[in-house]
Amino acid sequence: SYEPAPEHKFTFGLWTVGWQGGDPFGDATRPALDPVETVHKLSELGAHGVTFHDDDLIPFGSSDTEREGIVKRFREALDATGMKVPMATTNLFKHPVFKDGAFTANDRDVRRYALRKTMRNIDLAAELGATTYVAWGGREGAESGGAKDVRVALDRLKEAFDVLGDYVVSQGYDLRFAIEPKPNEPRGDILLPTVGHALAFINELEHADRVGLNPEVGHEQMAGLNFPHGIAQALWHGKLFHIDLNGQSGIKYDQDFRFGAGDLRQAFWLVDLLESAGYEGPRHFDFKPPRTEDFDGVWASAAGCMRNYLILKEKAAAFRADPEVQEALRASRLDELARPTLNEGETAADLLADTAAFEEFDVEAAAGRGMAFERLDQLALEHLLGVR
Ligand code: 3MF
Ligand code: MG
Ligand code: MG
Ligand code: MG
Repeated sequence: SYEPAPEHKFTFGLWTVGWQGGDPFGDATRPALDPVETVHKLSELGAHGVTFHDDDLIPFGSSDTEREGIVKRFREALDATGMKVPMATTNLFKHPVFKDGAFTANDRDVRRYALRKTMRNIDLAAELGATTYVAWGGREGAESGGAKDVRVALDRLKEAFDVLGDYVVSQGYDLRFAIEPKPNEPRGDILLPTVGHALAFINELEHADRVGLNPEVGHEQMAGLNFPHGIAQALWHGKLFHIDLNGQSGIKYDQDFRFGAGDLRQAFWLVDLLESAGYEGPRHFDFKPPRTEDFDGVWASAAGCMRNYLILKEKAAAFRADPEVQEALRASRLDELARPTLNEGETAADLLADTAAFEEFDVEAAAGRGMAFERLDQLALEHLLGVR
């Protein structure tokens, strides 16, 4: 029935449905949404929770008393609906003070301010029960070569995660960090542009165990990369802490379409992967209902994200259960890929001694064996197209 329910763990950023439609060429097309209304509406639609940047909930520059009042109202909405806040994050990109970055701004006092702004929202995140804290470094980058000493900037970025990790440990918070890579936009080039760059960076951190990834579909696709492959590697490293689901059509600006729009085939393989790998985290949507839409369109777009996930989940399960698919998978020798290349206990010396592996190996015959991938992929496509 494709009916979303809290057990599906669908979550939405307040900034997604709350996006007013302002872009570099045009003004906002929709009024602001009250976060309390968002919580109620998303709960009615079957979501599990919401996520937020500090400034999505508490407008930048609010006084302490205003802040308290806002948090109290928000909490009441969460309590009334049973909605959760599994993740929170910091807005380190909107205010002009972050024009040259936050944790890697050349201005040292901007970096200190960025850390304090983040620590303040970490306290709130922990208070609201979040277990993941996302860090998207949208302004950490440059437009020109001399403007940023990238090696030194990476020292500062490491310093930031080390300090924040110390802070979380010292406070006893049950909170892990998830870095969100993006190749560009709003900076000409952003540091940690892809899943792979971020994975390598994490290895250098003091609290490496506490830091993982929050990859976004569109961000990897903006770099022309295969998102399911990136997610598979993140899972392989045990680093898929969170995920931003949305849609993107190729190498363009960050389109943030609803999930399922854009590259539908990658969306199918992504859901197949998340479900078969047993990913247990939130299915978090980071999308923008196009600025052509009124609020009816906004909620239709949000509902579409969840419905498309559930449809793809069913399609992927049907694909895996199809006996013809199982036979096609064997014909493509996926079962062989799962077997270690060396026999149990076999050493490199044993392999050297195995004449069947080299001296007597019929290279031409092996080269001539077809892989049968086309038949397999056609079966997948037919499941996706709904004719099987
Ligand atoms: C920008 C993004 C961000 C991040 C968010 C952290 C505004 O392209 O994707 O959304 O997802 O800052 O969750
Ligand atoms: Mg994005
Ligand atoms: Mg995006
Ligand atoms: Mg995102």
